[in-house]
Amino acid sequence: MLLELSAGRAGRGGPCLDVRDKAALDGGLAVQLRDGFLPVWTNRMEVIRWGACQGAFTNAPPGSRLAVGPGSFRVLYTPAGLILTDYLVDADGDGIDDDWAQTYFGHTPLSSAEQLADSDGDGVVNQDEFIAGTHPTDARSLFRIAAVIPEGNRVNIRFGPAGGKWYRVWHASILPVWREIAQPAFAQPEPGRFEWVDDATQTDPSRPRFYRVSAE
Ligand SMILES: [Ca+2]
Ligand SMILES: [Ca+2]
Repeated sequence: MLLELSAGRAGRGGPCLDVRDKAALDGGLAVQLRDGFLPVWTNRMEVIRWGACQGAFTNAPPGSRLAVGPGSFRVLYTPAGLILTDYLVDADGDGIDDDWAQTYFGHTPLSSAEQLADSDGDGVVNQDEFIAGTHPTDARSLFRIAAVIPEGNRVNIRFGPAGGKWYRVWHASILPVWREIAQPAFAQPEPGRFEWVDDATQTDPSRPRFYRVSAE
């Protein structure tokens, strides 16, 4: 399947393709940029909308990166559709999006010392703030588990700021033996906050439960 993105679509929103019923995905996905459009890391584009979805594009599994133009998008599958987000252009090869570095530091590439520095003193180095999509010069902006709320055998894990990245949840009953939760389903109780509910189907409520959330 070939989809085309232009600046008009980025500003207007709305999907390239609207499958009102169930979408059965097979084969590959190709995305081309039109009319000189160059996405930036803040773009979030819903390219396919569906009522339900089965399968995934063979070259773009959930959470993978898809090469588009001079960079790549993160591919997210949601219950409502396919989202392209977190556009990355790294022409100078430092591992950091060039536009992100320009926005926050006024130059690119960032040196190793700059990447490993904690510019705002919030305990998260600049490189990790980039990965999590948080603000590297605002100490109030950092990615973390904000609340762990037990309800009987269930536990609500709330974390953020979240959106546009690929999130994974990990569990341990004996530290540090972490096991990844398979296909965690996230709710979004408020903009920028995600919630995952441990319903004890992949964990053992009779033992201690530790949690970790990662962003990519
Ligand atoms: Ca770069
Ligand atoms: Ca920060």
